[in-house]
Amino acid sequence: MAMERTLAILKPDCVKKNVCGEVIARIEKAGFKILGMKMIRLTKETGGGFYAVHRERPFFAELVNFMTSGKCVPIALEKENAVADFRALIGATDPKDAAVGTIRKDFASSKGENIIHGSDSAENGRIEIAFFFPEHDLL
Ligand code: 3AN
Repeated sequence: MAMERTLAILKPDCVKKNVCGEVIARIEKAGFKILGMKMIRLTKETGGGFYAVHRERPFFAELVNFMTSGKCVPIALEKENAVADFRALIGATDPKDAAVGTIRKDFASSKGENIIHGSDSAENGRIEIAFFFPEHDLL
């Protein structure tokens, strides 16, 4: 299987609930290598830019409001088959539909406030990681 990178973001609800450490421990235990990590506050501009693909969706304003409501923690991850394995680890977008034992099932409260982001393809993983991290920070 190919080595891949994927971007995680511990969302503002994760930071507010004080569970970043528990979530990061699960990510590490699942075999992901942390290449880069930082705590930041997204603005309407940077948050809107990151989620630009969802600009036409009815929940876009709500999503940007939430993602700018507090600090978040982007994490660049590497592992074989990272994208699919990470999405399996975090579970379905809506915690009601997430499988038992997944991060969203255990920590998330709703489809909007769902604790964590994961890239949906290897190509988007590269684009999303580059949005937050210069390559030299990841080497
Ligand atoms: P995922 O993050 O699981 O790939 P997407 O790509 O469908 O899910 O949605 C992007 C983000 O938009 C999600 N992480 C979620 O927080 C938010 N979102 C999706 N659907 C809704 C909704 N119906 N209401 C509010 N927020 C939503």
